[in-house]
Amino acid sequence: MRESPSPLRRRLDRPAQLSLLADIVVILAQAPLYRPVMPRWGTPFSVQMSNCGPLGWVSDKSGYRYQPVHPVTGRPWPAIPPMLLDLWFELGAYRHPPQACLINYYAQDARMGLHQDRDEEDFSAPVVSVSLGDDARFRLGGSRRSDPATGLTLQSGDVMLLEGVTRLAFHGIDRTFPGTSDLLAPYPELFPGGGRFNLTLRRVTRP
Ligand code: MD3
Ligand code: FE
Repeated sequence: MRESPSPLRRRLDRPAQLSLLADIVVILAQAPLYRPVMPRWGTPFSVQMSNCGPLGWVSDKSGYRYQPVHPVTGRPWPAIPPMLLDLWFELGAYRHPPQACLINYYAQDARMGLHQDRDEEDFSAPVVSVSLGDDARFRLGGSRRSDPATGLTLQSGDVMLLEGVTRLAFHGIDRTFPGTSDLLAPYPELFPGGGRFNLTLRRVTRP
């Protein structure tokens, strides 16, 4: 049996979502979204990324890894917003603070193929995920790629705590539903057509 993580639906209300989005906009001014490429082949991701926190997840032709600086600017990642640190501890996620917050931005056609998150040292630490903006179809399978998957729709303000066996489950984003949220509308020049952010908080090294 598999514990199926139900998202904490609308865990963040609209004012909290807007406040977090404003924090992200400030972070992105210092650590711009960039488009990572797949290891080896160099195929670009459709998702654009940045990070905050002491470490950030990056992908380039030499592989996936966590590193303390932005791959384009060479500067340290900005700090994780206090609201996200509070959320991590309120959820009782882990007694040590998260070290990385990956910022995924999905413009209209972006998606994320089925994958496992296993670039961290310690899988006993959970992952906390926050969705902002357009709805997305999320797919969650089991520990093998061929295991059956269930689909669910993630909406703006939803928070997921991934722990236990689901921490290593295959998962992905099949598509987003453009126009389902106006959360990003205050920033038309930054995010024309809106889109979706997903923020994932992670512990990378053993405490
Ligand atoms: C299940 N992000 O950044 S969030 C990722 O919406 C990632 O951008 C997706 O997969 C997104 O790696 C999905 C929900 C999520 C995040 C991490 C997980 C689900 C997870 C780690 C393990 C299992
Ligand atoms: Fe993932």
